[in-house]
This record gives sequence, C-alpha cells and structure tokens, in this order.
Amino acid sequence: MTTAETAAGVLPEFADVPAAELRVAVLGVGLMGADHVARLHSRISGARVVAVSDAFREKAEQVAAAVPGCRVVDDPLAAIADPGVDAVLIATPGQFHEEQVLACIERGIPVLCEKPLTMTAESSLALVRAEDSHAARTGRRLVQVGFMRRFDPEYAQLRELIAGGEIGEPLVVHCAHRNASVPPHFTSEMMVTDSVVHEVDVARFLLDEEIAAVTVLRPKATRHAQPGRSDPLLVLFEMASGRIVDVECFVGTGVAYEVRTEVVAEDGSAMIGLDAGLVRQTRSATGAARSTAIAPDFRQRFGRAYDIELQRWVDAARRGTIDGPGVWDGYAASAVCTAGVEALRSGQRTEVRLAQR
Ligand code: ISE
Repeated sequence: MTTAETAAGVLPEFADVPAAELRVAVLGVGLMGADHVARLHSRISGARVVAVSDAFREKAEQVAAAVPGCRVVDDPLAAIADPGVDAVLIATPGQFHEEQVLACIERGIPVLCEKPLTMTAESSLALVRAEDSHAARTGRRLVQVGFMRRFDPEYAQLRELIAGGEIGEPLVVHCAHRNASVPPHFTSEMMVTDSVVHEVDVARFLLDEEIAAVTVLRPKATRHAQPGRSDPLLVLFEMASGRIVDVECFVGTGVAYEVRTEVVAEDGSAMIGLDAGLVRQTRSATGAARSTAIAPDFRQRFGRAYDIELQRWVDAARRGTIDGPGVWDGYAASAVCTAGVEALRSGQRTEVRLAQR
C-alpha cells in the first residue's frame, strides 16, 4: 500500500520511485512469497513491491499483476543489483539463499530471508562472517531471518514473563508442533529442518541461550504416515545451562495447525497456543459440548506475527538496517538442524558444533 500510488494516481517508473518509500523486490512467489507480496501491498505502510522474481515466470506474472507498478525480473541477482530496489525479501527455495543473501550484503541493502538461512551450517557461517565485516565498516546489520514467531504477541508475552522473573527460573519447556498434513515429499529430515527449526528458534528466543545437544526419538508412527516418514518425532534439546526442551513434531494429525508451548519454571508455569478465542457451547445428539476453532495452518495462526514482522522490517529497512532475528540466529538454527538430522539418522545424542562469534 503506498501513499505515492493513491496521491499521484499514476504510477512512477520503476527506477524513479521516491527513495523515502521502501522499494522491495520479492524473490520467490510460492505460497510464502505470494503471501508476503499481498501483505506488503495491502497491510504494510511505507513500502511498495516493485519487482518479483520466480523460476516459474507465469506465477511471477500472476502475482505482479495484482500489484500496480510491480514488474517481473527473471534473474533474481539482477533484481538485487537494481538501483531501483532498496531492500529484498527472499522466499526462494533454501538452496538459493546463500548466493542471494550474499549479493544483498555486498550491495549493502537490508534483506529479510525466509528460513532456512542456508542449507548448511558452514554456508550460514560464511554469511555471518560477511555481514560481520559489513557491520564492522558501517555499524549496520543487514540480514534478518524469517523466524516470525518472535513477533507473535503470545510468544513476546511469554518471553517477557520469563525475563521478568515472575515464574522463577525456567527448567523445562514442552513444545507441540502439529500440522494437519504436509505434502507427500515431506520427509522425516524435513520435519527437523522445516518444522522443528521453528522450535529451535523459540527455545533460543525464550531461554536466551544456545542449544548444546540434540536427541531425536521415533515413537510408534501413525498409520497415516507416508511410507518412510517417522511421524511423530520427539526431539530433545539440551540447552547450554542444562535446561531441557522437548518437542513433539507431528505433521500428519489430520486435525488442524496446533502449536503450543509450555514453560515449566521453579515458581510456576505458563502456556501459550491454546487458540482460546471464541468458546462455543452447543447441544448435539450426544449431549452438550464446548468448542473453539483451531487455525487450519500457519498463515492463519501467525497472521498477526507476519504483519508485525513485516512492518517492523520495513520501518527498520527504511533506516538501512533490520529489527529482528539476525544472521547469527539463522546460523545457530542451521547448526542445530544439522545436529538434529544427524541425531535422527544415528539415533544418538548429537552435540551441536557452534563456531565462535
Ligand atoms: C512450514 O514450512 C512452516 O514454516 C510452518 O511455520 C511450520 O509450522 C510447518 O510445519 C512447516 O512445514
């Protein structure tokens, strides 16, 4: 949504959009990228999407057509290099992130990269080093990673509660991460790198410390599981201080999107994710029942978080920087997921090897 657009009525040429308004290129317009384009266009102020890029040109054209003044750029690196682009949102498949994020750092423009930051801990670390050297020269950070849960009001409240000391020292965190369904190609490894990765960030965000080791257990699988997929998984994080976080990751419940987090501390406990919106009482053949609606997928459950994440990113990017989980958080998540996949395959407790900052 742009003031220039409504005030002028006529859209300026791509390269002439006033710099005060953030001109964003969105790379990758699949499910998440298209959602970000729509959100930037309709709900976020101070930014306009001026370019989109996707391996499927037709898809890019379809998304661009809904945003006045937005054009399709075939080569994502050309979009990053364009002087008419002030900031970049990356939602391409993970294997392209390293090159694209690096190009943003080299051009010195802010970038919001969807998870995973990159496909390996080594390549994520290379981005940490590249951004560190940019920050040493300019004092500004450029890379934000799309861990949107940090912007969810419930997670923010839970972190504040812990930090305020009201429930005492946290000891154990229980996380449930359930999807109604995932596509057939979604493997057990992807359950770790695509789903559990959010709990990795949540554990680090809530407890403010690194994960030292990971163990993955494979309970009895649901009869609905795709052949070869261990669903559910039970993942244990040992935090550096000795606290334990357990994650039940169940991606084929057939029910809804359920993400719950409970922190058990020395002087109390706290839970979020109950979807306790409207509670209905109804009568049925079997008697009276009480029910509340559950979000069908992450776009509904975390819609508010995405709004806040994008607005804060845009506000910060207009100042030439970021406001959210950074490149180190992306690297730490990659390192934990690398250990997680190793633990899944070996059945052994696996230590996380984190580099020195
Ligand atoms: C998906 O890729 C996401 O990022 C969602 O947030 C997550 O909950 C889901 O399990 C993933 O498949």
